[in-house]
Amino acid sequence: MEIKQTEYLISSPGIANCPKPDKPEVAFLGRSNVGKSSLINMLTNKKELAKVSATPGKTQLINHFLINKTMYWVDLPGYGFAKVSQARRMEWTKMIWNYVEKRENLLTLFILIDSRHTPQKIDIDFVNKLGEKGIPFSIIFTKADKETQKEVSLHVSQFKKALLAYWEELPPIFVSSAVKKLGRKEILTYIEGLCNDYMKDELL
Ligand SMILES: Nc1nc2c(ncn2[C@@H]2O[C@H](COP(=O)(O)OP(=O)(O)OP(=O)(O)O)[C@@H](O)[C@H]2O)c(=O)[nH]1
Ligand SMILES: [Mg+2]
Repeated sequence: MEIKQTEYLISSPGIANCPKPDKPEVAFLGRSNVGKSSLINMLTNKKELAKVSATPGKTQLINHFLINKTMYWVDLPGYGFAKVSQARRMEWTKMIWNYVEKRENLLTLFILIDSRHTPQKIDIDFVNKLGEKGIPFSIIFTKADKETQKEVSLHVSQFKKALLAYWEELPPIFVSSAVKKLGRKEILTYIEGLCNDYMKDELL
């Protein structure tokens, strides 16, 4: 998939304010600071399409971007952000689950995981809950430039192992670096494939 055109559309506090689900969509989610906004910029080849910050908790709303005038990409707020109040965190969590469960045009939810760490309970729990609810998702390991390839592969295989303790099948898994533009082609090709399938279904 070639990115020909990108446009920021709207930031919404909840699903009700979002653009009509009239186009296929992919969304990016993961812990605060994992690199969701940076990944969107890397994939689209735009430096400042999504807002990036070294301080966790930057993205606080549901951000919609229109890509190639044909699909939506969504930058979601991160989960597990410790520095906001418990009440605010619960509010975000509720908003995120409401979004991913109800958004009918969502082709896949990309769950971003920091490749520098061994499997974290918060990520495993989140992914398992997606599986239980039947929400289509894929995994992208981020910041692969920060560790040796060996460490990254170890963390990826540990995560796979943790998932296989619950599930028979693994979701699609990608490794990325926003700095080195790693994983770009693979992820874009995957999104293109999902869109093509969606279009075929629409024509039936
Ligand atoms: N080295 C390196 N740094 C990265 C990468 N991706 C993101 N970062 C850095 O990590 C920090 C957080 O990046 P963001 O893209 O804002 O992360 P986010 O997941 O959108 O964060 P929130 O919106 O706060 O939830 C920034 O300082 C980025 O520059 C990467 O692939 N490699
Ligand atoms: Mg962000």
